[in-house]
Amino acid sequence: MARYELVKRSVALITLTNPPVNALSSAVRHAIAKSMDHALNDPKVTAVVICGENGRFCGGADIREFAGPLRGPPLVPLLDAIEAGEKPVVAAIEGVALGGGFELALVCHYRIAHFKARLGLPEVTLGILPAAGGTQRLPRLIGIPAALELITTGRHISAQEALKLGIVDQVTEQNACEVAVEFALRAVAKPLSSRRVSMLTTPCPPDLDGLLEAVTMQVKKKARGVMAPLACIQAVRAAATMPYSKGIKRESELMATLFNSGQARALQYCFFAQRTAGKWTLPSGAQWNNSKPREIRSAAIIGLGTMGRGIVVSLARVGISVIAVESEKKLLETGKQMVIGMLERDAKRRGVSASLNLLKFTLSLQDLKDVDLVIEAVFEDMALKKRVFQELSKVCRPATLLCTNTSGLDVDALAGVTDRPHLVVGMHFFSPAHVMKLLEVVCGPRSSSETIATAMILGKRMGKVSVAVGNCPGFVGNRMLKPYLDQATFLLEEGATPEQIDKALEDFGFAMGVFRMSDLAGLDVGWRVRKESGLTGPDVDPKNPPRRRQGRRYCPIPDMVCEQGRFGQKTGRGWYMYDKPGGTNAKPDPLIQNLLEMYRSRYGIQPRNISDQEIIERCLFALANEGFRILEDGIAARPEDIDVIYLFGYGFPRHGGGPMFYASMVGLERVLERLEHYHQAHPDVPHLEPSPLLKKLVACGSPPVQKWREHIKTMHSHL
Ligand code: T1G
Ligand code: NAD
Repeated sequence: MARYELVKRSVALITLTNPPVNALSSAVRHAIAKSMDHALNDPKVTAVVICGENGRFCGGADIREFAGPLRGPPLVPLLDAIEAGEKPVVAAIEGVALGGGFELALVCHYRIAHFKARLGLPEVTLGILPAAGGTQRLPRLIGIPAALELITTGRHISAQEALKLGIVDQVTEQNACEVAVEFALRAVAKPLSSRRVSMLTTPCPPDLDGLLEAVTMQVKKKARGVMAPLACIQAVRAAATMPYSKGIKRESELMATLFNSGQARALQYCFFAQRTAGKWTLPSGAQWNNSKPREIRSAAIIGLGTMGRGIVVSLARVGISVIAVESEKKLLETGKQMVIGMLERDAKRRGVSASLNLLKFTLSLQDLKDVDLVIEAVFEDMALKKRVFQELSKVCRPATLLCTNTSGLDVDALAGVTDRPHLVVGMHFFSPAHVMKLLEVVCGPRSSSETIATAMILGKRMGKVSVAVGNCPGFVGNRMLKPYLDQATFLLEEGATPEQIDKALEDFGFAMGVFRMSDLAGLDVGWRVRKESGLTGPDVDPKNPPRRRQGRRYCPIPDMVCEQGRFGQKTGRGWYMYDKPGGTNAKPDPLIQNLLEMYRSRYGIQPRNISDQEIIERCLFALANEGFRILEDGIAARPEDIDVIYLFGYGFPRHGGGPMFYASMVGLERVLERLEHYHQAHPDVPHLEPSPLLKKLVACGSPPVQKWREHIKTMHSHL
């Protein structure tokens, strides 16, 4: 767990050896304590260098140990002892120094960083705070404003920024360990007192209270209802107002308020769920680590609309050459200008040059003969998509992968019109495609494992979080959205307002409530889908009761809003009103209020007061209930996959863990009881009927999320 060697006759070199990130597990802490003891007591040793194996200094505490009782030496006294020692200790930082790893570096008397190293205190993203002195030492070293920013955001910084801030003493392009050993030899004769960061006085800004207040406001606005950043601010205040010995106690008290909180559990679950999601498995046994992806050097995008443009940018900025195809000259030219603008802005922001030479624009599919992969992003129209896939099948070389960005159509039906169904897969990006991190990789029954592996890895290469899902209408994300949206509109009928529902969801932590989100996405999209599926419009039988369709409850209010030409932000009116078409500042609209009142009186609905609790329960439990059905149907392999989809694609708050984790945190028994209650009150809403899997899990004693898989039959898996 740590290797001890004597180098250059007098330098003790301690190498942390706990792959893959040299986390500070109890065994590593024990090994550090023993090695330091040895180094400080061996008269031959004049200085110490601490580094990590495999070019990684240390990724911090071992997060997996948080679930159990503390074993092994606690970190704070161990680190305090390193700092207090009478021999100079130098940290040789390669790769990462994060969390406890950064705190370990801060107790060393000197820090040398490799130029590619990244440093940071990401604890806040795990729902906790830097609890090994980080909140007390960093402000002493770099001042309150800079420390507050790093600690409350968890941002990783480069070695160069760390040098500028005064965190590291030297940045090197050579082997950091060798540089550190030479540095240590030169440090032997120098006094150490000024190098002990805990002994420094925190440089205090003139208006400390004002600064802390401003940061508190910022944090509350950005991360509504999240506890950890607020605790971080209090800990930093202690660094400014108390001596280290008291400040470290305050840090520990604040950590105790967070450590076992639901938010910390949820955020740590998210960390692992995100990593689990990349590890896809098919019932055939093919999986992420036994399926070889193809190398993709060139790609083509069909359709340069909202989605196509973002996909081109995502591909080109990772060095893939792209041919973009449109149907008409004018549209091609508009699309081209948009893409170039987006790429230039993106490159400027990242301080690199735009990769415009990778792009080609054309009106002809014939130009796609030699590309490695095509992503189709034309209108959501099955007949059109089928024509495009037939054409592609004729034009592209037999090995070209054919992908679709459909939001919910049958990927297998598209595969069926090609000469290579095994090379067809869904790559469902989210809007805006160059910004949103989620990619649903939709596996048809005939998609080969090589095809799936290629799409998953390509997503990762573009910086996306790729999740493999099965093929059914709406896949995972959009299929679950339906019952969620339905509940919101039913609540409108019963007496709620769009702003009340949005506020309840935003207070819960959603980036945007459902009506604001719908206004942003455009209300006409769903309207067209409803018309095509015969739920509204001229095809509906006039004898059909207005609030029932296909044997279940139906809310026509969204159709009525669209009939008035209110399509959301783009028309300046939707569920809200905006200053102008394209405006983003949503204000409640009295016309919507009138529409709701008239609607209720027309159908004799007595509006009632609806509590925020009912809003949250009905929207979120209906969402999770559909998630259980998706697991049952084998459309998602694990609850973690569903949660990752909602975290990265639908603005579900990370501190809630995702809809499935949230259900488990509330308690499956309670979720079941509430769904039964609401289903009884609304028997014509099948989505509220508890799913068999939920009932089964409750009957099995409500196991934790990570164990649900054992209770799901995989016989019918669509993955
Ligand atoms: N503990 C346990 N496992 C960890 C881990 C950690 N700190 N970091 C990574 N892993 C596992 C991860 O689950 C995966 O496992 C494998 O290592 C590779 O990770 C006292 C309270 C370092 C930037 O928040 O940000 O210190 O999936 O796929 O892309 O104040 O991992 O292979 O089974 O992410 O190269 C603070 C978390 C802890 C850092 C590397 N530290 N780690 O990224 O690989 S709290 C963090 C990362 C703390 C102190 C406190 C990243 C990375 P598996 P990976 P990567
Ligand atoms: P869009 O209307 O903005 O763009 C579609 C583009 O395809 C248009 O520019 C059109 O001219 C072009 N096109 C149509 N037929 C063509 C052909 N034969 N050859 C070349 N180009 C052709 O639509 P969009 O929002 O970008 O959606 C595209 C696809 O992505 C749809 O399947 C949609 O369901 C899916 N999608 C959309 C979103 C979203 O939020 N907009 C999110 C995820 C997925």
